[in-house]
Amino acid sequence: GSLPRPLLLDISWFTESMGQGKPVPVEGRHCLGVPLPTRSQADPGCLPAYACQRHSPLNHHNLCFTEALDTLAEAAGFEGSEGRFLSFRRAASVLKALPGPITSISQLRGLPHFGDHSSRIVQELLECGVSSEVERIKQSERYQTMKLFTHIFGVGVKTADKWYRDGLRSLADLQGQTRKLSRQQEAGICHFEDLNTLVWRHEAEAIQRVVEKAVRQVLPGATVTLTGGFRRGKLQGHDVDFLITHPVEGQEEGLLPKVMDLLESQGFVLYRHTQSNHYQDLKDPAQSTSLFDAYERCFSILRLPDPTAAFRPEAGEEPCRDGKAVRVDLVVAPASQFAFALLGWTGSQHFERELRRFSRAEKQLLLNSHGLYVPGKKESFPAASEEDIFRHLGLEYIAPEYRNA
Ligand code: DCT
Ligand code: MG
Repeated sequence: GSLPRPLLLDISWFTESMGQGKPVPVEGRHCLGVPLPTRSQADPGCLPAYACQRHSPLNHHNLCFTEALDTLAEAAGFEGSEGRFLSFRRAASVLKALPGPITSISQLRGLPHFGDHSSRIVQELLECGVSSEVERIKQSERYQTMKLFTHIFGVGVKTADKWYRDGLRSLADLQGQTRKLSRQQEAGICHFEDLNTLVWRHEAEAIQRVVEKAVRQVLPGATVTLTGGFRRGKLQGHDVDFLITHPVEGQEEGLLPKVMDLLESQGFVLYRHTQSNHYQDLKDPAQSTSLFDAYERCFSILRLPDPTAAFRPEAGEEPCRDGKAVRVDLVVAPASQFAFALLGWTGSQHFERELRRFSRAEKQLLLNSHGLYVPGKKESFPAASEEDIFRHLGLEYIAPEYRNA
């Protein structure tokens, strides 16, 4: 009863723009990334508990706090602490959806997923401008090495941890030893610098044109959709994600090897690993996770197309460097599963995790990038669009640019 009023009670400045369907800049406030208010969020003092019930714009008001919490989440992930990883990740995600900056610790009261530890970090940042715990982690050899190794294409936390425990600390250490690296890891080390240079949107679009041309040549009528972070409005990303489909179910099967052969003959392919689809092998399609979905798929490294080829970068963007290596993921979905694949591959990763958690815990349904299932049943609910899926789940539709949870 005597708790101070949380920040979220003070939303008068942004409730005026409610229900307009687009963010409205409010005078005297941040003009960028003002979240689209929703009915549930307008409820005094109540921010919904699941990220898939909130609007999380790309630009938000609490970057210094979310960076610190995301670093702690990342470090917890490196130690295999799933629980701590999720706690920090959820707390960071809540701050991304707030309509204004946190300026006092009392504003955290009543926010979902804010435990003692996350609150303490925010308090320290408010009082000192830095968190000693976060700084200590960032300086540590363990964190820096794990970050370096997991940034190699083909290296996950388990491999990075094994290398660390074997005393390896640098790329030179890796190159100077006899252990067998996978073909993917070899390519990852070979192109390490390029692959750790962010990809600009205009570069992603240049790659899209090349991929689209090849896809249409192999299968007229097929479409290529840019997914991942770029579909959420990001201007830069660590890779480029494409989803390919064809309006006639079944036509899309076996498309990727032919597309990749064509791209290879044009000199665009630096690395490729193609998997055919395996829906038939799945005993229970509902058990497929987004990370290991059963779609036909190609993990590749492509060479950026020639920048003189018919486009000019926007002012302020870097020009394309000819030949820059870029990670490109290609996924092929049949038309009947396209909406689920699109929803699953648009992300963010946390938004997807929360959608699945919401489906399971609140609706007793299983969601993955193939479908939405009643447990034990093989048939998915049909969906022609992402809107259909949100509707099936009883969720308000969240546009891709507000899924940056
Ligand atoms: N995805 C997911 N769960 C994972 C990995 C990926 O749900 N464990 C989905 C969500 C995003 C999409 O796949 C593409 O993944 P990334 O390319 O890793 O993420 P991104 O959001 O596109 O980030 P970036 O812009 O850095 O590429
Ligand atoms: Mg991506």
